[in-house]
Amino acid sequence: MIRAQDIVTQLTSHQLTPNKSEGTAYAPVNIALIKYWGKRNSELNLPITDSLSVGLRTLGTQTRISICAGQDQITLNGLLLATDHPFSQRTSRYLDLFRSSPAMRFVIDTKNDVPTGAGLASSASGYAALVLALNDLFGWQLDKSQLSVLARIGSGSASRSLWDGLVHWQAGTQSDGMDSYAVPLNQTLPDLRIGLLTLSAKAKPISSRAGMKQTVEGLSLYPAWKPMVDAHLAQIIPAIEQGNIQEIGQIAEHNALAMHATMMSAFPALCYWLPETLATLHTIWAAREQGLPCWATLDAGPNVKLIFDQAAQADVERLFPDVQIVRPFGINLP
Ligand code: 2P0
Repeated sequence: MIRAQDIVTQLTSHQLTPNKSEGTAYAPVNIALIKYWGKRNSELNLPITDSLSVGLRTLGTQTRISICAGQDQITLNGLLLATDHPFSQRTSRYLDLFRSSPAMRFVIDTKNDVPTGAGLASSASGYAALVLALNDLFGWQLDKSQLSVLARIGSGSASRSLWDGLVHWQAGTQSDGMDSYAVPLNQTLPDLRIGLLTLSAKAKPISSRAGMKQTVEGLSLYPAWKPMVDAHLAQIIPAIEQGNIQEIGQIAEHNALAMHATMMSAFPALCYWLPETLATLHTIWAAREQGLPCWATLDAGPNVKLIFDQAAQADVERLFPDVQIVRPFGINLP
């Protein structure tokens, strides 16, 4: 079986000596319009299906990295974390892939400007920024598809956070995963708006990593997922090319609800929704009946993200006064 260390060695050619004092990088959060749910290899985070996302441009992770001796020092949002903190442990385990000797340790300072509790996976922007910062520190000069492979080994969705805009992560078929990386799409959707609704800021009871496993192994409707993703991709790519935000919203909402249906049908069942989640969905559906072109997507958590055209923005803000609106392809208004 191919190990993560073999992939890292192949890509970095043992170039694990810093060529500058500090590496720095920024990477955006991404929201999947077609979701990644289910793996064919959990060490390399190789997915069962393709997925497609849009970057949130101004919301992301900024990371600085340098080397030291002793132990890894990991600072998250200004707080130095204990070495037994789960975030430190996961980060250090990933960094084990990049040490020239066991004594080589890293100082990491990472900041997420993601709104607290909005249910935005900071692991996506986090691992993408970390890989970009390592590339800067070690001077690998890898191209973005190679960096996407390295980021994917940290967290699957991070493979898509190397770019702004629309990004397609191709599942690939190779057992070493060297064909499983993301590629940016050329199209832009300047009128696209994403609305973030924070319904609960509590930590989710089960990680997406564990949730995917439970769904794939849990006698669920999961076998229907791959054909559905294939059909959704075949529909959404032309809709993107035509700049048809309504159709993009329709497909994305169907895809997200289908993903949650696979979880709910697992045994034991998995449901990330809270009563507020369902109430919000009903509010959106009722408003849509009244003519508001707005769709929902949900990730592995209870919070809802809205997909709409800028022309609907005032109505969306009236319906959801607390919504945080992001312009993935333009300047954010104050
Ligand atoms: C996505 N999610 O496509 C989907 C939709 C959650 C629901 O990617 O185990 O944190 O690190 O590969 O990347 C969350 O999964 O999982 C995710 P790992 P990751 O955005």
